[in-house]
Amino acid sequence: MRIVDARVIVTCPGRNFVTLKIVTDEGVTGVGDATLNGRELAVASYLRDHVVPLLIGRDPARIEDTWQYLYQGAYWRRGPVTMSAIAAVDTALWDIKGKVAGLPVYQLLGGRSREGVTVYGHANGETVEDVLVEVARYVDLGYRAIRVQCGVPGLPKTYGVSADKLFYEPADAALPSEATWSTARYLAHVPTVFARVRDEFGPTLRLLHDVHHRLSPIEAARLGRSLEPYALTWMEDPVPAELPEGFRLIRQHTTTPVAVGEVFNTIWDAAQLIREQLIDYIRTTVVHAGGITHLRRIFDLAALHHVRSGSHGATDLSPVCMAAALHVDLAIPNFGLQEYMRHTDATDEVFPHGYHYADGYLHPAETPGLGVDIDEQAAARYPYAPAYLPVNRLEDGTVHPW
Ligand code: KDG
Ligand code: MG
Repeated sequence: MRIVDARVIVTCPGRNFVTLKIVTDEGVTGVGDATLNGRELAVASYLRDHVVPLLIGRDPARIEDTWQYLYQGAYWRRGPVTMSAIAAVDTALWDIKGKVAGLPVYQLLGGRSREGVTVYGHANGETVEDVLVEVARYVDLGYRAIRVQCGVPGLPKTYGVSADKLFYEPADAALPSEATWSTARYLAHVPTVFARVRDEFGPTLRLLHDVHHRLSPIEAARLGRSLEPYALTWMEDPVPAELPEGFRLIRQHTTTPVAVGEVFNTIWDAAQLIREQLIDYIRTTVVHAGGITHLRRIFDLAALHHVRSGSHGATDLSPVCMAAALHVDLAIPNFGLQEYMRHTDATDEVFPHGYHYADGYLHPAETPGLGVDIDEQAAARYPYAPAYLPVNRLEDGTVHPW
């Protein structure tokens, strides 16, 4: 079998998605997500101009060899653009391998290690009262884990707190909007929110919180300590993770578990944090960390060091990424949680898929391959629209330095 075509499809059914569709001479096709929020066209060009020509004529069965060829062969290794492009190829090849074998991809990864993939969604609101309503909504939907984000009194807008509810779209403008940040206001407010949530919903509901890289290590240590009475499952991205040493300081001061990794692209970004057991959950996912092949490598390293998976699954990760993530989640021994922010109806129409939610769990499709596709005619009705993530400034106007 040979690859005869690879199409890069950019579509905006409510938000931008970049998808690679690989076609073989025997008519078997595979899809991979290549979406990089706010930088979508860079990956589309990387694929179209520099990867697709290398794929034509290759044997689609050689997944590992193709991964190494694209990673080592580029000379310029790593980075979100390169790794999202490699991820798209890798994911599409696993889809093809599953279809050729007549098996869902999780069977090729070793088979089912659990009955379903436990997911969490975002309960967010401007006020604590709004947040309580949203937590109740997720509890009613059967969710067993809920991420809680609240507006901060005195700040006009807080990243991660959107008007959207079951889905989540932070890329809110054709040019980046700007938000204001105050660490003092934030640190004073967050523990009061969790106190109310625990009061209302009891001690066992799994609660999470995303700091979105806004703190320094000592500030994050203080937050973690102040949240200890509320027994969070994790505090996410407490500091920017370019400097793994910063996590040592957090660890010395708090028992609140730490999750990190949605912006990581390779095992090298995560290796020190995992090896030194500075984190509890690694949140890399298929599209931004080199596809199923490389994600599995990261999770295997994590499994040796008491670190569980917690893959990113916000709305900007397409249904193709979600489908692929679920196959990995079902198979690995050290699965922790999977983030699941739903897609809009328009997105679901463009990406017909067989995974489904029931009672707090997601279940991948049982059909051969990933169980997801792209409807190219529907995709063509939604042309690319520029959209950027906001920029954060301190109250004195400084671009937030970490
Ligand atoms: O594109 C950025 C979003 O995916 C990000 O803001 C979502 O932090 C996020 C999360 O944990 O879902
Ligand atoms: Mg996050």
